[in-house]
Formats: sequence, structure tokens, C-alpha cells
Amino acid sequence: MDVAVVMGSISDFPKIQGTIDTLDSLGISYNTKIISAHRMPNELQAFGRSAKYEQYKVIIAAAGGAAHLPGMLAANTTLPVIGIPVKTSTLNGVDSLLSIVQMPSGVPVATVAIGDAGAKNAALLAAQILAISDDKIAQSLDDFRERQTKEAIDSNEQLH
Ligand code: RP5
Repeated sequence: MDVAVVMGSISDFPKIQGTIDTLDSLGISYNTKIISAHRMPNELQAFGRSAKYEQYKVIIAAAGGAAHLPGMLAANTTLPVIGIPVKTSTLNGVDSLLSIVQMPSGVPVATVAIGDAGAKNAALLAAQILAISDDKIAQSLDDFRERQTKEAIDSNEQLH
């Protein structure tokens, strides 16, 4: 599998449907996993340390609140980690965003937007990383961009 899609809780799953749908539509292989940073710290470390040897190439990690899952995974691997800030009911995901994006120097996490746009963009960013060395994924991405542009042009024409 090329991508590991890790989430902090089963409650995150419906919020990253866009990630799953986008990976599917681009033909990218992935596994989904629940690893809670604060409830499963040992499992988190074990997965982070083994991910490269399990042949994953990119990790997408979604978490909400004091969202330390992406950062702690990044601390345990040199694979690229893309963090999705999950929208929370108390602070609308601003808590998640700041927890994920504000990584101190030395251990980066590529952070996408809160909400559906971020969930989809996480998959697209993973695809762009994989496309560097995978012509089939590169072609899927080009096709996606072409469709997206055509839809935008068509919507402009419908407006008139
Ligand atoms: C985080 O805490 C998860 O990523 C989730 O977004 C949030 C709430 O988790 P639950 O209490 O719903 O399991 O670890």
C-alpha cells in the first residue's frame, strides 16, 4: 500500500470521507487505521517506526482537538506526513489546526485546511508526492486537473 490513512478516533472517519473518495478516484492504494495518540501511545510509536519498512510512502493523519497524532507520527518516521485538522464542536477545528500546523523546527507536518477541502487536498497532496515516481498516478492527477478545469469553464458558460 502506498498511503496509510491514520485517524485518532472512529469519530474522525466520516469527516475524512473526501480523503478516501479522492484516493479511490485516483487509483491510489491505501490502508485505514485508528491510532489514538493519547489512548494508544505505544501503538502510535510502533506504527511510526515500522511504516517505512511496511513500504508506505506517505502518511495522512487526521486528528481533532489537541491533535498530536500527525506530529508524533512525524517524530517517529522520515516519511512525509500530511495532517488533516478535524473540525471540532467546541472550537470548530481551530484547536486541531493550530496543534497540527505549529510544529517546532526539525519535524515537519504538511498541514491542510479544516473540513472537506482539507480532507480532499490531503489525498491530492499525497498523490502529487507519489506521482514523482509513479507515472500512472501522475496521469490520474493530470486527468483530474483537466476535468476540474473543464467543470469550471462549463459552470462559467452555464452562468451566461
Ligand atoms: C482525537 O480526539 C481524535 O482525533 C478526535 O478528533 C478527538 C475526539 O475523539 P473521540 O473522543 O470522539 O474518540 O484524538
